Amino acid sequence: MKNTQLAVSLLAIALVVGGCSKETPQQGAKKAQGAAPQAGAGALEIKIGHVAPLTGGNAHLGKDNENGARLAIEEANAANIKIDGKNAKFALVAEDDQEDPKVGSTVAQKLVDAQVAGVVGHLNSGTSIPASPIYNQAGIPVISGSATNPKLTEQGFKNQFRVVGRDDQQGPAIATYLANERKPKLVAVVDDASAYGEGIANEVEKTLRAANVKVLPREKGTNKTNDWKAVLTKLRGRNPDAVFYGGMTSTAAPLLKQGRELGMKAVFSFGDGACEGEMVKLAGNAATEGMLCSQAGIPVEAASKKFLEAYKKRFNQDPIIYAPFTYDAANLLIDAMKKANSPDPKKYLPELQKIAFTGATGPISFDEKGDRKDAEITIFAMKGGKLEPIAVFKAGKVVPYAEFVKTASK
Ligand code: ABU
Repeated sequence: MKNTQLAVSLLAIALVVGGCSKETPQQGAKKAQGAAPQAGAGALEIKIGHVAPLTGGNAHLGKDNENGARLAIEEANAANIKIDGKNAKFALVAEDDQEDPKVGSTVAQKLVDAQVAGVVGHLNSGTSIPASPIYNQAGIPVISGSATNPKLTEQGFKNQFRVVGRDDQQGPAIATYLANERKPKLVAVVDDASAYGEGIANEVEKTLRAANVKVLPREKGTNKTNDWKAVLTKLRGRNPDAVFYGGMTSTAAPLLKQGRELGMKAVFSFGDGACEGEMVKLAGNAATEGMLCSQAGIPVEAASKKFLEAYKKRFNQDPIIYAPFTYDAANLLIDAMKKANSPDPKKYLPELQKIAFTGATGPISFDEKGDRKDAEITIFAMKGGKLEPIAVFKAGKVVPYAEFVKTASK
């Protein structure tokens, strides 16, 4: 065969192979979702996206969030729901945004292209906020089960919701508790420069200053910082009574561990990004003892018994923080579709906006911005390697946790 003929033949083969391997957005989405149920003849396949970091230092939290949404979808499939006269088969399209704003936007577009009917996520505010205009443009309803930065629901997007509280509730709650109960005279505030970390640190600082507590100039890292020694050595020289850190577990645990190694006795306090058991695993029992943290909702142990048992049975472990909230988020999307008798976002979005739903985390309805009405903020203290809920802030009141549990179960 002459060289030109050979080249033409190879080009033809490449075109055929390339053509065969090209996948449609739907096929691509099916790959991402793993073992999706087969919709079957006459069935209506409805894709629901989920986005969280599934790699990196906070992947365990991303998987926990994904598990919550997955459980809701599996339960809905088992319930043989009919929508528009057809058997609805829900498929989870799970994406990894690596806790990176740029990747978050890329996977948001991927989900739009895959024609998902709704999205649960993203886990982080830093990925949720840049992804939100993409979903808004496509008219796809999105419910985050963990993103707490206020900006997310302050952009006027009618398709954006969250089932947790906001950092302008959470920051003041943890700062008020710290100021009233531990009475620090001087506090160091550190953040990871992320939308979440910086945002909650600003709220904490504002509340502390309003309570006449002195605050040191802000120290900063990134959401990848794991060597805090330079920052901590500087802070140790000022001898603060307390430290607040705005950031996630993967960077919070080294901060706490290294602070103790440098001999700091301060009360270390955190928001919901670092309010979980992995802190003990990474920083150790001794370092975490007495730490304070907040969560932008009810403690996981206060979620419905039905959810806690089903989660344990399905995943052979307990949920970490926000799985009950992503479970509720997925169920909210499904419930709105049932009410509208349609998975078409244009048709079921109005149902979501006016929904009144009792989920694993209690009653849920949304205000005009898409924020959960009367979201709880829980304050925890670490005792003997376990986070114990101490107090709950709700609707302008703070009650001891024991009292909250009694009234909530009535
Ligand atoms: N709420 C803490 C973790 C998620 C976020 O970035 O908001």
